[in-house]
Amino acid sequence: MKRICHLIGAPVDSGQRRPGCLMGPAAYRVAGLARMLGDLGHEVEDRGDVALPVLREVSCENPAVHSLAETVGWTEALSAAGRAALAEGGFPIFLGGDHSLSLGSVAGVAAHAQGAGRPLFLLWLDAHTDFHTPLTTQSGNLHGTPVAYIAGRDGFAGFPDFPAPLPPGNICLYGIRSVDPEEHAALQAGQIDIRDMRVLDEYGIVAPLRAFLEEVHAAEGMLHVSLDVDFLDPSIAPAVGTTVPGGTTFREAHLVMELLHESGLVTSLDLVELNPFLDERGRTARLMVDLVASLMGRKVFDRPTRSYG
Ligand code: 6HN
Ligand code: MN
Ligand code: MN
Ligand code: MN
Repeated sequence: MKRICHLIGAPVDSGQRRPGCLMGPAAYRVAGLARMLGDLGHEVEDRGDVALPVLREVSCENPAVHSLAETVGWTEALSAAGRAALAEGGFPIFLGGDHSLSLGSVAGVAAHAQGAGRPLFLLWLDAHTDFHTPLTTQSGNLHGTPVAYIAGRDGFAGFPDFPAPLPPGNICLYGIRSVDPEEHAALQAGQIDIRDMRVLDEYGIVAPLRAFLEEVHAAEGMLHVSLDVDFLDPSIAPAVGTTVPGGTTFREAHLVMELLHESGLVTSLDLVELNPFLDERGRTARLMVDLVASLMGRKVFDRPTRSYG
């Protein structure tokens, strides 16, 4: 299916403390993202980088939290950009930027879905659950909070209300292997699907993902995919500030993308946490572009899948 890809640069660096993610959008452009999408037959509109609006004063009871006003500003600006892209019939691809950008990207997508009367589903490809609230985070890094915002947890004073929070059954956290105690307690109490690495080791990459995609299909839902660089094993993707050993391999990650393409269900995408300052000759940026190629339809042979069982 041919898409009209809207590239939305999100040079967000305020959600963590290791400067460099703001260079992410430039790195994806240098690595040839637009050319690759064009070669696959898609239309590409590069909307440039979103600018940070004039900031309001906002405060938080948790003294660890930093860069709150910037994060709120990005949330509002990126939400508007995402909503506009979908309203124009585009397929938004957010070029991050750290993961706090998803506070805005998913808010915009959710606002659109609500207006269209369609349920929104979220696939979170990450080593981390990002389920802190500004009140529970110990690091104070707000890139660890978007899933809680999207799920409608309390504690986001100063942020716009999340439009139509997602029910837990519409969220799938996939690739997880690092969870803080406060996140663990909150997730343990809820019903979000957590396909952690233990599950993927035992059942493989395919079955747990297919089960979620079937739910999206049955509900005629929209599907937002948020791809954190640390979903991948650090040995193949070093350019991220929060590496965790035991991530997905090159082929596992591509297989996830290929299955997503075959499903035809994905309606928006975030590429987050790339820190080009930590990269080795652009290899992580190029791998991310390569994974997007699989998600957008690149394959070795174009033939119907058959059963080998
Ligand atoms: N990410 N749980 C840790 C924290 O600082 O809250 C790590 C967060 C990582 C954020 O994956 O985008
Ligand atoms: Mn993340
Ligand atoms: Mn992560
Ligand atoms: Mn479910």
